[in-house]
Amino acid sequence: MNIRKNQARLSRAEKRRFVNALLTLKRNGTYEEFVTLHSTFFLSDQDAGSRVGHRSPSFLPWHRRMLIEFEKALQTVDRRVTLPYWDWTQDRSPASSLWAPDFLGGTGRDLDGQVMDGPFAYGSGNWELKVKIDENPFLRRQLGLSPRAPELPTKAEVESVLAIDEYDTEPWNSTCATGFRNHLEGWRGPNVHNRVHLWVGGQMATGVSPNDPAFWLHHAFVDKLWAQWQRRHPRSRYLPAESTDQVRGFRATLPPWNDVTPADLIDHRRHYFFDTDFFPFRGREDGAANADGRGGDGRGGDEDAA
Ligand SMILES: [Cu+2]
Repeated sequence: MNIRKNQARLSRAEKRRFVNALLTLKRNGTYEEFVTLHSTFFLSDQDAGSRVGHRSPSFLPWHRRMLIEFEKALQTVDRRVTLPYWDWTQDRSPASSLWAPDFLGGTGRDLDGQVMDGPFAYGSGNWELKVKIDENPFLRRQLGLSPRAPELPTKAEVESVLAIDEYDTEPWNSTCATGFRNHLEGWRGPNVHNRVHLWVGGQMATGVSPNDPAFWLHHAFVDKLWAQWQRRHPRSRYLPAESTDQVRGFRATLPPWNDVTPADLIDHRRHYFFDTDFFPFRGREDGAANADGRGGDGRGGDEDAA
């Protein structure tokens, strides 16, 4: 059973296994396929054209499938590995353990934004970028330095987006004034998903964002927010039900896989669980045992209680 955990609660061994699986996929070339996949769709997804991965209702199912594929690839290296999620409403500082040298490494240096520590520093010899938008072969980050994203989204901001009842609305792109999806993606309202990309900076703020392993942890959390929204709005449905010229409906196949529809992806439990799925009735103040049986730290385990 795949259980995706909050990255803040991973053991040292779990972090090591996740990092090792990433480095193996990098070495054997599989990793670049995912960067290319994302970049290709990022460039072709347009407000006035066909759009699948971004700026459209299928933003959430498309990334869910991408993450499932990536998680499977990690598991070919080590079947115990699952994608951790980064709850940036909680771990919201460049000093968070997420950015320590034993996990993702930290922010980039002033000179050129190059990440200098951790397993994904260019100097480690294990993380040379191949799918690039500039000449630089090194991973860059500028945590919290973007004037457009000085702070990560807050819990209150996320709550305001989770409160939106309707999944999506016409014209099904980045200009929708209402709708959960466009607010979560970040084109309207407090800017949730997009802002986290900008806050990390470097490649994360571009179409080749999966070059930074932070991409997976960020999107695993965005994916989790979708599941939380579903739980809060049991009568809301994926929209549009039918496809339009440019947008995928509920039963339309999603490229590039073409063997999966939003309907197939609507329930994450067919594919994996979140650590928080196991205590759906826990109260907010409850600091009891987490899904892994360890003593609670009161974090992360209560969001689905609403
Ligand atoms: Cu993203």
